[in-house]
Amino acid sequence: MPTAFITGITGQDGAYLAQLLLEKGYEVHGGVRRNSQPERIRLERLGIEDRLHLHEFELTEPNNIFRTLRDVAMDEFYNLAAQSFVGASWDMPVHTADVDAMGVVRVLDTLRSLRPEVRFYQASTSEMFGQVREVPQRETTGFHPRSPYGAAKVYGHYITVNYRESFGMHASSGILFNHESPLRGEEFVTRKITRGLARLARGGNDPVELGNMDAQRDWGFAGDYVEGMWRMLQQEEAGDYVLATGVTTTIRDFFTYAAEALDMELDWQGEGEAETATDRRTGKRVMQVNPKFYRPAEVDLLIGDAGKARDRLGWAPRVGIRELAGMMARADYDLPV
Ligand code: NAP
Ligand code: F7E
Repeated sequence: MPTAFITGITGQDGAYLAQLLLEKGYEVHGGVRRNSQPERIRLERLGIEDRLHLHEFELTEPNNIFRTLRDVAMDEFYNLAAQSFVGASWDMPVHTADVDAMGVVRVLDTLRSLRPEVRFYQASTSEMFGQVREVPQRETTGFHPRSPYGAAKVYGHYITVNYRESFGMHASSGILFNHESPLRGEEFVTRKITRGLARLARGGNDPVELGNMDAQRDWGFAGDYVEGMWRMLQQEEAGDYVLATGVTTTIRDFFTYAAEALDMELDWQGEGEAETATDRRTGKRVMQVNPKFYRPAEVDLLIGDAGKARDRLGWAPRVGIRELAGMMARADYDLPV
């Protein structure tokens, strides 16, 4: 039975990856950091909590990483833990760098000393492309990050490449475009929209307050993307791969698709800070802009080319954008308000 260790197992991707690896017959270990109240909501929602081996794990603590890697025999290591919210990275740039950049080299260097044969996956991101240099973005596209988060992830990416090139480690970097699900954190825009719309559909009156409605993202389903992570580590040689759908959508259109799934008919009015949406059926205002959600620097357009993953990994996304928005909106409708 192969053994895998997942950092960030309590996060969206960690939960889906743990589920996938259990289905494939793995023994799954995961790192959880200390909280005043142990939060395992996603693992509980997938019904897998009792089948996992959980360890206290903190990416800023070198000795904690050392003891974990010494004590758990493993074949594969997936580094998914991160301060993953772009918006917060301007408020916590040093912490973000400590976890998202330095955390990666702490793990890699410990693996190099203790278990250099372990296959390593780094959770890199389309945010590294930032102000994009070409359309669509692929593995060879240059980086221009637009946030402390993106800048920290560029280091995480290159140190992964460097440990592969320097020490021959099986270290791969997945450059993943946005991927969402009913388990997505509620501050990310897709889940914020579906949760807010579901509350409105169930009788609430608070419009969803959003920032930049014109940003465009290449959104896929997280369940598809964890399959791609696993496939990267099954290759004889490590490498870097973009995972994306190749379809880009504005925040406004995602909002519309989610509203349609809840039987709303939207009337859009105004522009910029004055933009609003109203549900014609109920007359309720369902969206208004609040400039506090604007970012100091924005990533305007992301659209990925996952041709390399398709050709070498046989990977393709299965869930389209309308299906994704509908899946998330209906799942939120079924949650307690
Ligand atoms: P997420 O839901 O925010 O999960 C992040 C996980 O990291 C959580 O389990 C969190 O623990 C843990 N964590 C945070 N700081 C930590 C620390 N200092 N030490 C140990 N654990 C820590 O993120 P996600 O959406 O699953 O994303 C997974 C990874 O992929 C992240 O590295 C993210 O940056 C990257 N990524 C995500 C996307 C996307 O669209 N989802 C796209 C590209 C790349 P708590 O549960 O205790 O908070
Ligand atoms: O923002 C705009 C916002 O926070 C998407 C992370 O998983 O994917 C994620 O990062 C867009 C941005 O995701 C609101 O300005 C408008 O243009 O959902 P988000 P993100 O920043 O793309 C990448 C690939 C990662 O690696 C990250 O870890 O939506 N937007 N109004 C808003 N965004 C938020 N959060 N809230 C709003 O009210």
